[in-house]
Amino acid sequence: MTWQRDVDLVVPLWQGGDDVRTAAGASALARLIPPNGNRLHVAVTDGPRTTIDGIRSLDAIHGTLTRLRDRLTRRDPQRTLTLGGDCLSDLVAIQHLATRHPDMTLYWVDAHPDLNTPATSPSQRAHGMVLRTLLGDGHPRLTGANGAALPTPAVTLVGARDLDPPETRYIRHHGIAWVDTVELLADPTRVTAPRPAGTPAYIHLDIDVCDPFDLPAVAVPTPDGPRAGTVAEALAAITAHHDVVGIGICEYAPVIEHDEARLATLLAALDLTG
Ligand SMILES: [Mn+2]
Repeated sequence: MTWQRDVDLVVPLWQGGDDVRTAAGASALARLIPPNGNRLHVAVTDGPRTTIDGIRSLDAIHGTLTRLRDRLTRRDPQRTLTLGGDCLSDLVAIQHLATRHPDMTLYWVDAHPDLNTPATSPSQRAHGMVLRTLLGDGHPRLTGANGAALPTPAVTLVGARDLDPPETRYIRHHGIAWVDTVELLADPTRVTAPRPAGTPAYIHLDIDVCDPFDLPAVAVPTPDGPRAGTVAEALAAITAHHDVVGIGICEYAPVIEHDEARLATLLAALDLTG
């Protein structure tokens, strides 16, 4: 059964990772995933790559996110699919859905926890700050008017394995739920274990969560990850356990040679292939 949503947002935002190869991911995903209702293609602002307040290309990023925010405010969807683009591509959709579904769990399925701030980020790339921004510690031009979109207990990290020391400290300090590669391999269906059945959930899928052996077509390949089949089992467990209200797929760089069937396994687990 195909997952029903109100709108598909095609967002070729690439300045968050400063890697233009991820822009092509949006149209490639739009080709692989049949539309279901409305599909909006969001134009990306091509601004200067100037670093402002510790964030590269902040002006350009802000331009695109403002356009996205306007669209979501006007349409007020209850369920969204975002086809990125880098990990910033679904920031605004998550902020929007968190207001519509206050008890929403956010599954951050990513080799990286994206918990840096402009002060701690070694790269000054905003795609490594997205989750921290959602939790309220972000640049004011990215957090939006409401500050924190979610509290830390609402988050489950899935497959995170490449962390900067301040990110590890933040996770430990706040006791954020974290299903690592070893636990995923042991039983991918345990990923939802502490969450009540039937509650709303958002799935942020950075496909670099998969081992690059299976899916090398990503901006930041990260070794020692789970195979795509294992990730697909975890995604299927989340979709079976929860009322999925939003999905974002990020960091796909289709120009890098890869086996599209591995990606199709993930999309099928999310009920996106029809
Ligand atoms: Mn990542």
